[in-house]
Amino acid sequence: MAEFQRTYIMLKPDAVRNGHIGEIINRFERAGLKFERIELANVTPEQAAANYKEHEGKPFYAGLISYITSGPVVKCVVAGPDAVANARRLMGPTNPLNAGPGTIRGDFGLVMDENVIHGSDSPASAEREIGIFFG
Ligand code: IDP
Ligand code: MG
Repeated sequence: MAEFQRTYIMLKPDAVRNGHIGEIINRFERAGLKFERIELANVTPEQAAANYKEHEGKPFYAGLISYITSGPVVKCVVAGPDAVANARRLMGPTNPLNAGPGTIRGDFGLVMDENVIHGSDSPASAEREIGIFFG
């Protein structure tokens, strides 16, 4: 049985800069997921650090924080059946090199450093991340 869930989705600065907001949002709606909240905003350094706490100390951490705070993002709460896993299915794997055509990262990205979109990896992460970005 599918479980009704909410997930936190964020169109990263490269997606906004490259003008892909509409196309990406359309893919979630086309699949049947519902947007409950949506807002264009800048990620603060505090939000970036909280969201990526698990990656602190890794070689790519400084670049990740600087990238995610480099320009406006689109913060979203998306809901529906198995929303967490369904959103990640639409996104594709973390590295666009492994993301097939038809996935958001495969179609709009080329490199892991700018991989277009964030999506929570579990319902617990979703609740935590919605708190970080929407208070
Ligand atoms: P996810 O976004 O698919 O959940 P995570 O492993 O949680 O992937 O990594 C969080 C984010 O950190 C990735 O989306 C990507 O932007 C960045 N990242 C992860 N690994 C690397 C790496 O090896 N090089 C550069 N950036 C990375
Ligand atoms: Mg993750």
